[in-house]
Amino acid sequence: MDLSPHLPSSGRALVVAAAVVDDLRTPTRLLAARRTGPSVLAGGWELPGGKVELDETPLEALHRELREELGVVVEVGPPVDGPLPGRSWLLGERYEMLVWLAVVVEGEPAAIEDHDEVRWLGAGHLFDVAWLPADLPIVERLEARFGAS
Ligand code: DCM
Repeated sequence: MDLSPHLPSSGRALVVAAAVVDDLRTPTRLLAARRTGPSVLAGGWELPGGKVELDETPLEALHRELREELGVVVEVGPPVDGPLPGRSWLLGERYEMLVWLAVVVEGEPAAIEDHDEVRWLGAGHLFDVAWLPADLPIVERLEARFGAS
């Protein structure tokens, strides 16, 4: 029996993140969050999310992280498929990440935990922040979905 159905077969740990947008069908704004740590990542902007715990599914982890970090309840939309088996994105050597589009259904995103700033980026401004290297190709993939802001 597979006791860890949510873990990637690569041996890397699984991280989840949300591309929080204003509208799932025709997004015009994307939410970016600036990390406070660890020091190698501090100041870099990311799609908010975090590690999947052993006792939760990836989507449970996504809802938990967004509640804890940003104080919001989200509706999760379609996945943003990455190039790895299982459609995840590579995050360095130790992690891989699953990403979904999401919209806020309750609350206003705020930098509650792990971030010191959150910012909505309009369609023409998706690259105005210093994205973490691992997040950059994901934002490039997302860009095609954006309409005029
Ligand atoms: N990470 C990332 N991009 C994201 C979310 C996370 O590169 N959008 C990385 C940072 C950490 C690891 O994943 O190395 C685990 O994330 P956390 O520390 O938020 O649990």
